[in-house]
Amino acid sequence: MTEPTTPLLPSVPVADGVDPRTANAWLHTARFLTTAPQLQHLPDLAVPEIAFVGRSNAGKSTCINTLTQQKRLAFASKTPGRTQSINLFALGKHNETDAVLADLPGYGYAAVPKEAKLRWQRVMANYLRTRPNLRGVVMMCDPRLGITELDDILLDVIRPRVQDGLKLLVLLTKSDKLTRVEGQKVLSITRLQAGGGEVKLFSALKKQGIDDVAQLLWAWARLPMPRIVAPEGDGVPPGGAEPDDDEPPSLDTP
Ligand SMILES: Nc1nc2c(ncn2[C@@H]2O[C@H](COP(=O)(O)OP(=O)(O)OP(=O)(O)O)[C@@H](O)[C@H]2O)c(=O)[nH]1
Ligand SMILES: [Mg+2]
Repeated sequence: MTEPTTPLLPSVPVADGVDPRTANAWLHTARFLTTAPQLQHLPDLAVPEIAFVGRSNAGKSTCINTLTQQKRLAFASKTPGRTQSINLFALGKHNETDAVLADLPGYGYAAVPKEAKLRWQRVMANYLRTRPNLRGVVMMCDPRLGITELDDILLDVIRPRVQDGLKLLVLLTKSDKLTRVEGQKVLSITRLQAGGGEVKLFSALKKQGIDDVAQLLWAWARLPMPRIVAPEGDGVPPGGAEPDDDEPPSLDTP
């Protein structure tokens, strides 16, 4: 991790939303920053980080590629479990990174060996609980499944931080697979379930929802940083499950 980081962006009024062209141009600056199989490999960054989380195969990597208008920035694949580490992508002018996107491995993929699942669950829960510069979470859900039990567990993990100002967007992906009526129905149901977060429909295939999401992420990156709830020291919050023999949140089984 060599790229220098700049101080946090000044907070600006975003009530009316930025021109989507500005937000899209900003996202287009995305470039690979680093990959981290463990939390300790993540660089300490002073810029806001926006994490893409969700079940395996939900479309996280594809969404990042679509938003950044780049074909192969993040690894997307038909094979679930393609993303296996936390991959960071820097945004902003070259050498003036002003925000970071994080592509996280998905959960719920049955074919992953148990040990690897447990290791990943610990990494992800700790990342979401303690990453100091985490500004927002985009939770990707297949609208044909809606918010599943696994997604609910993840929402529980981040709830205290959402209450403290962490931004949350539940993105119903692959909306091209739904009729308009089905889309509206799942949107209203999910809005009732996504406590504290916004919900939007998105399709990489049909390019639906791109401007909305781009404007939202642009605005998030310019909000004042939420209060950091992660404790000093070992990075594990009181009651956090870090030791190997502790039970991590069950993000591996439906
Ligand atoms: N129809 C349709 N397919 C999509 C869309 N977005 C992603 N896909 C497909 O869904 C599959 C999984 O996409 P990925 O982006 O790799 O999913 P992921 O969430 O990153 O998966 P993991 O890295 O395994 O967690 C790929 O075959 C994509 O082409 C979409 O908007 N519409
Ligand atoms: Mg992926």
